Amino acid sequence: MSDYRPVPADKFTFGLWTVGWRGVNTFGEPIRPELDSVEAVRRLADLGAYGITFHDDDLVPPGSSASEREAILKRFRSALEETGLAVPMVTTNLFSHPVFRDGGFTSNSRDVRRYAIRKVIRNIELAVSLGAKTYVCWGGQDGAESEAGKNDAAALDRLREAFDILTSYVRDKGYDLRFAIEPKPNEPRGDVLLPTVGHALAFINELEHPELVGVNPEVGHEQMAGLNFVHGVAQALWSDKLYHIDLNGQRGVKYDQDLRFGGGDIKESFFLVDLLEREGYDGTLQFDFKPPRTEDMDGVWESAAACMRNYLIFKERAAAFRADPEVVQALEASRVPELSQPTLGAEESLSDLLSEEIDLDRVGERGYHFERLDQLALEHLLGVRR
Ligand code: GLT
Ligand code: MN
Ligand code: MN
Repeated sequence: MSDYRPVPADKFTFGLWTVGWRGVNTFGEPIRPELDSVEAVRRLADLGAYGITFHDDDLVPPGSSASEREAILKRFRSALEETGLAVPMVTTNLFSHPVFRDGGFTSNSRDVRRYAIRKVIRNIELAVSLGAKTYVCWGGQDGAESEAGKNDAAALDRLREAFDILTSYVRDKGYDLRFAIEPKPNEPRGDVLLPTVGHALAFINELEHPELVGVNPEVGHEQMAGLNFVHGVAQALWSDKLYHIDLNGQRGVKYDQDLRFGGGDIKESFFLVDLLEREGYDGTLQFDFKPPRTEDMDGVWESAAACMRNYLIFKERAAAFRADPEVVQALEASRVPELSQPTLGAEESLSDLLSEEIDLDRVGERGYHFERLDQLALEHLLGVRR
């Protein structure tokens, strides 16, 4: 058994806005002090993380002068150098300022849409200079409360236009940077555009440079829509579109909880880690959580450490599940390997299939023994089988 101690090779990252979240919510004031970005870099490096990510405004407060910006970036860069922490992903805040009250790329106001694109392009320059390879786009305010105020087709046109502009920019500059769209069904808007992984994947196919755009699914966001996160991620992987991932926890269909990874649906977390590890996903593993308001700064670092520890625990448990000879046998009994066999053999023609007979009574009686398989998974997850 490992000691579940994270190392940079595990590629765990945290958003500056996660450990730096001051606990402001709809009803409550900030409950924690501001976190200095250099302190965040040092603490995350000490905990064994690989990288840190940020929104433009997390690192450089809006309204900073050019010289203030330079000073902040200088300190930040030297902390990165000192610790070896990477910046593999950067994103833009297109949701906090009042101008974004009707969204960024899809605001009804053309001047706001133009400002949103400028804000992203400015920050892409910083992202590239720090070595980031992924640029996340979360359009939190891009949505509606009423169908009356939003022409969905026009909004999708404008969203496509924004991505076409941004991907062309990156291509023209020769940057090695890809975009990852983060779906979310609602919150802060009543309904958000591109609410699920499936919507985002379909949208990407309509873009001028689809090869430069993928998805950044977040555990809790799919679960807020009552969807199975593992299935969403499996389809993103199947489409070669899993460019980034936000890991956290959610308990049921309600507001976005952003619990630490492992603090939500542990069975789905187990199967998620099992999927990522078996598929050989080699991108970074980001924790996008909000340490609950009940925690002081010690609690923040404890929950950050626990996110990574839990991933490593699930990873070990999933590997044990796969290595168990009884599981291998149960998978056979459930005919799981048979699904990988093409329905029509390479040497066969459709007429072979059409002329075949099936004994409906006999095959209809076939049980699949998924319950046994699932119980074995549960026992590995709970650590009672090793
Ligand atoms: C915001 C949101 C997250 C996104 C971040 C990226 S910002 O905290 O709740 O899910 O990943 O913009
Ligand atoms: Mn997220
Ligand atoms: Mn979230």
